[in-house]
Amino acid sequence: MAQQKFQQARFKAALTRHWQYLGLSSAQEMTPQQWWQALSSALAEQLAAHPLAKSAKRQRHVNYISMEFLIGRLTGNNLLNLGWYQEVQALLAEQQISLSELLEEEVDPALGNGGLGRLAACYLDSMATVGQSATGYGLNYQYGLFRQSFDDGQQHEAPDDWQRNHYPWFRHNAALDVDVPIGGKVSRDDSGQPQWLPEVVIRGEAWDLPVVGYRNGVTQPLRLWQASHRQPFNLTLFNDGKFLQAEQQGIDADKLTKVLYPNDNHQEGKRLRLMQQYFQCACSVADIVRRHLQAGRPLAALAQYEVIQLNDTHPTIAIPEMLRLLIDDHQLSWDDAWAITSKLFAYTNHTLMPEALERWDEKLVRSLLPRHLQIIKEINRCFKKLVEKQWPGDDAVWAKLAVLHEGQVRMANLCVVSGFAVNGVAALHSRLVVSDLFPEYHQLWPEKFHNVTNGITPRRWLQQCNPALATLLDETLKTDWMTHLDALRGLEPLADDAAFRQRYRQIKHDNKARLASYIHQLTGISVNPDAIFDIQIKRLHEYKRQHLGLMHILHCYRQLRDNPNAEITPRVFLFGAKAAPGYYLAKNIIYAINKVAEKINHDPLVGDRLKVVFIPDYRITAAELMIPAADLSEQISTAGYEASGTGNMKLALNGALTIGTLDGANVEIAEQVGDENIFIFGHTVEEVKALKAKGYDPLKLRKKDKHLNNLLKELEKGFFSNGDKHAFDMLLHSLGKGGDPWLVLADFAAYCEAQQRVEALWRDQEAWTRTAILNTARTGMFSSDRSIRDYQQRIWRA
Ligand code: 26Q
Repeated sequence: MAQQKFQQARFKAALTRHWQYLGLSSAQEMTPQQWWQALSSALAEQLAAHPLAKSAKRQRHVNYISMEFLIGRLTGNNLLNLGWYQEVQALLAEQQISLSELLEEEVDPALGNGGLGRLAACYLDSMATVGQSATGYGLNYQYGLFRQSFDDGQQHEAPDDWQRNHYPWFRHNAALDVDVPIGGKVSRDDSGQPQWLPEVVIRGEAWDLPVVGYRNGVTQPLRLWQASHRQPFNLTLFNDGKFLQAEQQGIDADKLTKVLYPNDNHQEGKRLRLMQQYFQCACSVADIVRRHLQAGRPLAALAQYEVIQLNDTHPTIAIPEMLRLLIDDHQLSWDDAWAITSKLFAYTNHTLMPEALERWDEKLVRSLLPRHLQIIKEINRCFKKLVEKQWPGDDAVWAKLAVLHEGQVRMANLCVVSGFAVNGVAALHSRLVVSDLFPEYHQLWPEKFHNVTNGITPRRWLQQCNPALATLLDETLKTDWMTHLDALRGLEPLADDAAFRQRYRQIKHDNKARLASYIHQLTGISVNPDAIFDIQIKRLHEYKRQHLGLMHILHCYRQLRDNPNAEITPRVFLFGAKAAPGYYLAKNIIYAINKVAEKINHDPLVGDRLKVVFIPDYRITAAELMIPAADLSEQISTAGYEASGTGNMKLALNGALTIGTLDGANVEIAEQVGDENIFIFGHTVEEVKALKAKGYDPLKLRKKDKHLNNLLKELEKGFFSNGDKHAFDMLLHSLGKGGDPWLVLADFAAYCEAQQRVEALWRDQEAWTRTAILNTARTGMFSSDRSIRDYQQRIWRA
């Protein structure tokens, strides 16, 4: 399809209407925020009139259901994808308005926690770009992920009021409202059919955001459901003088989509969370079936036209909901309903960690969703017959594979049993999904299991965040690399071209200077753009090992103090990470990094040679500044625990070299860039397993390694915490006797050694730049366009 044309006159008229509506007498009277509102709604208006993609090929429509879509700011991204950026920029310039300044007015919609939510956003961008007809289904949270600040180094959380009520890209279509029943009980009607008598019915409103394909005229919806009450105001109660209760119903329903749960890779069995999950799934499933029937298609053909991709197990309840709808509302038999449902759902797994695998208390499920529990029991009963046939009398296997066991509903098992496909998110991870998580299921259904290595959209993560590099690529490659990212391979020969290296290096330097001024503005800390920018950005989690990074910082600081005149490579250590509010150890790690930073940054002996900055409130917009400015990308999780990682891809693409373990997609990055262009260290998955099996004791290591012991002692003695010996108790305890499950101490020496290799290469700036260019040139496979094509070929085929 062709790029949609920008209609100048219409745009200008919309701007005029906006300031007139505000009661102003000219555009010039608008505040920057009002300008941004005017600009965005004028654009949204042109877009909304544009029809959806009609797919030429016989492909199924993809329904991507996710509890999180971490979309980031939309206005700039939409302008770039539409191809209207320059035209709009010029129009605004006529009125002395700077487009880039206006774009800073947008608050970041933070409707996700981290990797999983960002992946969903990248996939929407790619589906629109490659012409895969799709709808994203999520929740319209009033408060996104909390805002983070530091109070004497401790994380402080504030609600993220992102003002969804005034977000100009939203479009509410009341014709799509859905009624969602919750609670109550199941009885039988006269013919013996189960009948759900719910306790309350909540209304789901469809709030759509446009997803714009890259210059191809495609716009399709991200549909975010928002809860409200059917009768938000009870006039009878009001007339009876019960003024407060009159509004009560509306208030309770609103709670459902009030706030995003801030956990990441950790499940908590909270009632409201399950209600959110069900609310989202009920709305989405109803919407999918309604669309199908409205197109005049028979229900029996549903799976020929639609596929439902579940982003982790969070929307699993969509499966029994689909069965319920088909059986109870459309009078299908169990077998017919199952035949449809079992061809419809595909499940993406994002973690192997037991504490992150969702299980719900049977009692809780019964109290909210009594009919669904019946259906889950029926799935479990049918599946048990199959297991009994395959492993007669083997209770241990059943205990592992059951969907419902010992009063718990296991969502991952429900997905594998009911879905037609299961995939991991990187080659190593997908192997471990089969070998460690679901070996028996794999034995039953080997054809169900797939790998789709994650990807990132080059539109946001190169063109938009690194415009200077994008321009250099345009000039050099003279091809449409943005939609054919493999074309970056064409850069390889230029790694040996000194003039090209100079330009590439200059761009990195400018990006670092831009970040340095942001840091200064935000924290008052000055950092030197000529130092190595060593960056670790991701959620705070023990398995990601920000504390291993911290140990290395302590090591560098110690070396400087032991040998003040040492020729050390200047470094700026940059962190960005939010800790779940209830994750105390993660918060203690943040505190420790901040305290160490304070000491080092103020030590005159150190000067400009080491700086440590924990950038508060890490979010998409901060990532867009940090990633193009990185020299070194820290990807140092304990091998076997980071399913994929996607920050690793963004950083490598933007020319940061990776220091990392053989974990997640790091393995594939190493394959692509070549072992000589990446710094790999540490225990491998097999070695981690072996060490744990042998009985790993961090204390023994500490006793053997004096240097390591001294570093820990300094933390213990209060050297970094004004004498407070207990400031880092939790962190130190986690590394102590019988502890260190993430092998921080076991990988420490290898990590420091890898950091020395980093410094050696840095000293040869030409060699470093050459390696950085090769990283950009060889990471084209991590385009999310490629991931989407993999999904199309391996999973979504009709
Ligand atoms: C579950 C239940 C209740 C409340 C919250 C949750 C919850 C929320 C978010 C559980 C997990 C998450 C997020 C997981 C996540 O982001 N996983 C990451 O997914 C990325 C995309 O595939 C991978 O690259 C990362 O390796 C993986 O950690």
